[in-house]
Amino acid sequence: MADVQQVVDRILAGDVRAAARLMRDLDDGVPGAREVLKGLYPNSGRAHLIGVTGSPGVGKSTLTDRLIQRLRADGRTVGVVAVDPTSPFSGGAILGDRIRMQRHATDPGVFIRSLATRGHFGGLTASTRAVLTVLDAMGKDVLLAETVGVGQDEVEIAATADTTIVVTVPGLGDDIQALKAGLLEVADLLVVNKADREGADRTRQDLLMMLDMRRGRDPESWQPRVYLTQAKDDVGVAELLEGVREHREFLHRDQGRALAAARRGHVRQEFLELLKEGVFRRLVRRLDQDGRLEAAVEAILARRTDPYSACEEMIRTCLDRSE
Ligand SMILES: Nc1nc2c(ncn2[C@@H]2O[C@H](COP(=O)(O)OP(=O)(O)OP(=O)(O)O)[C@@H](O)[C@H]2O)c(=O)[nH]1
Ligand SMILES: [Mg+2]
Repeated sequence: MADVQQVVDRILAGDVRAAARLMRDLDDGVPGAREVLKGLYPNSGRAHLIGVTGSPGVGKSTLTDRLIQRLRADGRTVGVVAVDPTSPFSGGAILGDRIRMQRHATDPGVFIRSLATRGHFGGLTASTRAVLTVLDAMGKDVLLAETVGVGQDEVEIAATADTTIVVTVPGLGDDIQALKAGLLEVADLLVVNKADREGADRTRQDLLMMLDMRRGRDPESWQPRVYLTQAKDDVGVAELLEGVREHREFLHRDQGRALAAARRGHVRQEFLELLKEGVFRRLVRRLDQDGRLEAAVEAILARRTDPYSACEEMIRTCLDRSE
């Protein structure tokens, strides 16, 4: 890898090839890639990060594509990361993303990166955040992160966005379960896409009711909205983008008090995740090397102890030693 500062400077200047290279290197676990990320970090935090999440196939990519189009028409530069954790089985989805968003590929104001694997960087969440940091440091005005809202990771990514759009479709069914299981909590804006289908208005009413039940009393807090869209035909997208703008304004009110509070939570969460990852990896390596891992397994197998006591004991000895 070239001199770290040189790469940092190139990316800060918006060098697309250097950025693409770094993203690949981060994924491949190339030594030094993380050093570049450290150099970029102080220059991030300026973009407005929009998370787009929801069940598979609800139209997230189509909607993202429409949002890119409109943001570009407004003269805003856009960075996109599309996460598809299921891609080993549905490589077509990623290809679909590429084809759909392909028309933006020649636009220097747009940078799109698909993340198909958990990579070497430290999980999907960490990889996604790393890519977002690079896009942010490149100076993109708006970042769009498309994630499938099925696993904890994906909800986490959505939860770290400044503005989170949760997409669903008419005839909720299973989706309502997914929404109850945490997605509704992270939604700033809710979208019923494929509104050309039957039952769109009913679904909208259901969502409004669910929102109403959990509405906080604080009149100062943001009240999520529900939008009907037909992403395929670009219907309702302008209204949704207006909602994004309003949410952004809400975040920036009072010298950005709400934004600062939200980002404090995100940074704390990110830091704790990295800590968990790093500590765990080092600990396992050490216990593996000095034979304590194997010894514990033997002891549990022989019923001389149980996994709970063995774990507590291990944590105690490890932490006490380094205190
Ligand atoms: N009828 C209808 N179909 C739509 C609409 N928007 C998107 N679609 C279609 O829904 C299908 C899935 O769209 P995608 O944008 O790939 O959905 P996605 O949520 O990104 O899918 P994954 O990333 O695979 O989870 C495609 O065939 C789209 O053409 C819409 O408003 N109405
Ligand atoms: Mg998609």
